Amino acid sequence: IRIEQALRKSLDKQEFFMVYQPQLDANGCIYGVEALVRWEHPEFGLVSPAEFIPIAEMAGIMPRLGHFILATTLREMKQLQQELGVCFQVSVNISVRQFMEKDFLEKLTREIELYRFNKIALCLEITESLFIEDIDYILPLLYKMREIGLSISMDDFGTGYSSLNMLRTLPIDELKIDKSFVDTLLDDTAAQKMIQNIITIGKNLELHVLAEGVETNAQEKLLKSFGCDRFQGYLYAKPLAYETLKDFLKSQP
Ligand code: G
Ligand code: G
Ligand code: MN
Ligand code: NA
Repeated sequence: IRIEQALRKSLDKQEFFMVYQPQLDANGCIYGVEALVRWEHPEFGLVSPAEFIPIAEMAGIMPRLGHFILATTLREMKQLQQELGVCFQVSVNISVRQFMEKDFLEKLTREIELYRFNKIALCLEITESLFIEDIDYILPLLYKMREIGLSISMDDFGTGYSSLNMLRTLPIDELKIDKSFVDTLLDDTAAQKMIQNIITIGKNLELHVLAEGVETNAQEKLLKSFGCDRFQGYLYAKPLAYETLKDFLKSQP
């Protein structure tokens, strides 16, 4: 309850900010970033989004917080384009509730138009739990998103229920291997098999496969040998606040 009250006030007090974690291709080049929200409360300190997003959703604050997340991300990506002359893909996490908001795509489209991008590569990260909802509503919406140039990534893949048959019909671009598999990759053959299976599925469906939570060279090496083509994790960079991200990108060859 205290968190909920604090959440309501914090949007006005600018306690939220975005951080961006670089994403690399198989050549080690940064092609994108994942946008992650942070909440720094004066008393509670840094609260994890894993904790406050579900509360924000229950409290009905998510439409406002979701708007903040999108608007801030788009504004900062526009600024990055102007300051560095580079255009990265940016992936934004979209919760089930957000996705299911009646006017989600209309609002998103309006928000994108507001910033007058010459070019914007925006990816929406959704989770398998979305498909418990009305598939007859979700599927056409995903196709519409694709039509207007958005990419779709399936986050936390492997942890939820997803039938292969359904996956085949989905207009998605990327599978994100859940961090829990990458964590145990080196000493758990079950995790290795799981990852190999996910990569095989991805290849067959012509999707990118991204491994998240990559922390060591040994993990990267094994993932590459399995055919994984995208990487994200502390090995390369932590999620970085805007100015730090800018410095990091400038220091890249
Ligand atoms: O950034 P971190 O690893 O602490 O994120 C923890 C969880 O919160 C992850 O499941 C992540 O997907 C989720 N999360 C982080 N940022 C956002 C966001 O901007 N929107 C939504 N819906 N979820 C987020
Ligand atoms: O569920 P989602 O994939 O959106 O969440 C990503 C989360 O994983 C973020 O909270 C991010 O901070 C965290 N993360 C990203 N890379 C690493 C890593 O290499 N190690 C650890 N421990 N966490 C990571
Ligand atoms: Mn994510
Ligand atoms: Na994930």
